[in-house]
Amino acid sequence: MAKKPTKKLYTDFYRTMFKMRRFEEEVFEFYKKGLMPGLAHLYLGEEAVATGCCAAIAADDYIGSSHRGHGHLVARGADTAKMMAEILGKETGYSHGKGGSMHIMALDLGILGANGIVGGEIPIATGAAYSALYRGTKQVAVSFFGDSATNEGTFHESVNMAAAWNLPCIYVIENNLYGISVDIRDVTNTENLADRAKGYGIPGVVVDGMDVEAVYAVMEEAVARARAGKGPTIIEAKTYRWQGHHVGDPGDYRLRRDTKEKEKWMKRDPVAAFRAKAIKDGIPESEILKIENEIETEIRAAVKFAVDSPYPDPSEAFDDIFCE
Ligand SMILES: Cc1ncc(C[n+]2csc(CCOP(=O)(O)OP(=O)(O)O)c2C)c(N)n1
Ligand SMILES: [Mg+2]
Repeated sequence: MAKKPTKKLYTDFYRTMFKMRRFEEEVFEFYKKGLMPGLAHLYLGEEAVATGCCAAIAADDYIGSSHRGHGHLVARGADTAKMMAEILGKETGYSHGKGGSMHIMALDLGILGANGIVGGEIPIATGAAYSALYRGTKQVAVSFFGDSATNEGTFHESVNMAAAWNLPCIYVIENNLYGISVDIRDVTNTENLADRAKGYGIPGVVVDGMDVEAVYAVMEEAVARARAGKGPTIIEAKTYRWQGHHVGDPGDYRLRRDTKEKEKWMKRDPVAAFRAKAIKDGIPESEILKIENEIETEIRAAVKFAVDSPYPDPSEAFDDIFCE
């Protein structure tokens, strides 16, 4: 049975979710101002998922992340200034400006990398879990990916192997209902994607991905199971992205089934809902305001750092490139 969150965990949940929210709002501003090369896939609306999951793992555990990865990295404690700089293609970014939004990695934080290949992070995290088991370290690996990635072969091959070998891996499906403009309900014949776990003989859990405490509780159980050598779990978090697929997509296809779909999900804002709950549960509003001010200062400094940083020198174009 999962522990009830402590007061510290409560404020940490809020701090992390609010930081993700403010981070993504500023990335969207970069795009609108034409400061950002390419596009970014924002995590707005999905904050409770990575926050609840990452709060339940230890500092030396691993995470694998997707193209919608900013939230996972913030939850893992990545440096927001270096992330922003990377998104702007600056020399001071995590990958010296060569990776951009979809390829931020920080091995010192156990972040195995965000990944532009849909489903690409799943075997990478599975490999990290195998490595932990092999070395006997008791570390776990968490793989974050979207609903559509569950229709990639990498998902099935990885989960099958993890189940057969009892690997300490937790597969977190962020089911936001869409893969670009494709409605997952049109291309998949199971109501719950977590039901696929049955085919591999492992637990599959569905959780409300707009409720950080609920996510934390199921994740704690899955992590305990993995550390105890009992193998992997699939967690399906039902969530919603507030925007289109990326910053340049209006996402109107989301109104095809139900013209009120977006509106209904946006009313369930996980950050605002948790703020209200924390206050109701006894966290003074002054404490929440203090957290918001601290985050605002951090994010503004991160934006300034990124904007003021230089681009990499063209002479570095072929540095850090691997070829055989
Ligand atoms: C192997 C592969 N196929 C297709 C694409 C193009 N693509 C990028 S994101 C995406 C949809 C991903 O949807 P989902 O897995 O649900 O994640 P979400 O964007 O909803 O978070 C697709 C098809 C890709 N990047 N890689
Ligand atoms: Mg999706």
